[in-house]
Amino acid sequence: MTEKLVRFSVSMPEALVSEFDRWIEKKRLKSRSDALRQIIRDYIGQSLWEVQEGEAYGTFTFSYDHHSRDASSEITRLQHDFMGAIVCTTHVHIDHDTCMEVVVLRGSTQEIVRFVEAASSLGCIRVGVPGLLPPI
Ligand code: NI
Repeated sequence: MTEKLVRFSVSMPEALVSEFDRWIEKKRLKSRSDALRQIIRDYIGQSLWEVQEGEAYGTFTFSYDHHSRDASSEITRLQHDFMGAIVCTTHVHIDHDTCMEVVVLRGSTQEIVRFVEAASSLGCIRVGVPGLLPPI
């Protein structure tokens, strides 16, 4: 089913419109409408994370050196602390030293934000990248 579209006009300074059009071209978006829809959805999704309301889904992907002292036990302890918000974890051996894990999360935004903060602050993690969907 096609969603009903509402048309409205927006006024903004000419220079900002030119900048907007250049950005649209760089992003290869179809139109100003397409670009505005994407920006508004992203912005609202981001704001919901800031106020930490609702249920959310996402992932936290990170890499670490499994030889580094206590890394495996720190990571396992953290995942047990947050087991209510963790759906599953996938482990990939990248090379002789490096492991990658993808943690799939589902729960309250507060719990997911707490997990991402706690995981990001672990000293053994090299790179941590959250991939969070807008809260429902
Ligand atoms: Ni591994």
